[in-house]
Amino acid sequence: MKTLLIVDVQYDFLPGGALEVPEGDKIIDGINEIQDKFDLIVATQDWHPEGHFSFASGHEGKDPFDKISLDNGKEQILWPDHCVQGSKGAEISKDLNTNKIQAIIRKGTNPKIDSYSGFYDNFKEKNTGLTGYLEDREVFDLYICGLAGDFCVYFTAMDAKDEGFNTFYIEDLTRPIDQEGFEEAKNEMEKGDIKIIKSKNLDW
Ligand code: VGL
Ligand code: ZN
Repeated sequence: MKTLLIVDVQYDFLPGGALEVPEGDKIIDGINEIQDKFDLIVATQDWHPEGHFSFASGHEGKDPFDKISLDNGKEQILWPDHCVQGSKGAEISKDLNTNKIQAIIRKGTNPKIDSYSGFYDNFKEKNTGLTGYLEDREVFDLYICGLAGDFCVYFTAMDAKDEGFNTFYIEDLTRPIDQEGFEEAKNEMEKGDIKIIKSKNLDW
């Protein structure tokens, strides 16, 4: 079962959105074009309650993109308010064809924990149920695309590999927030045996 996982193609990550990813809109046509190649399509949606702890607006003296240290020794990047539950910015873009999407996994709903990956929150306290969903459908090959390439798509790919899926990262159907972070992310994925591919090579 070849499965496509579309990460966070939401207005807040598109140009003009609260946490816009440069050229984020440029991947949507390409994602629509490859959908026919897949037996199963699943998506994720960043879905934060108002006042989510990752928002810089709730941390006095901090600005978006500042970093803070957490009690558990981990680092947290503070973001502009984005993908607030029920807001326009949290909606999946209407330009994305969603007809074939069988399930949408929402993440980032815990007000105190951020969640980049579609599988686990950033502290790995809880899973989203995505592994079980995919295993029930006997998914082996998992192809991942969407936004942002250096955050949610990257962390989703790393977890996918850890969960035992044969993981492909479609690099022309993603865009990063930060180019340098993107290069680092690609290095880590290569080390982790994730296959970085282009959509034109989906030749079946
Ligand atoms: C994302 C930062 C914060 C993403 C979500 O979808 O890549 N990045 N929340
Ligand atoms: Zn978020």
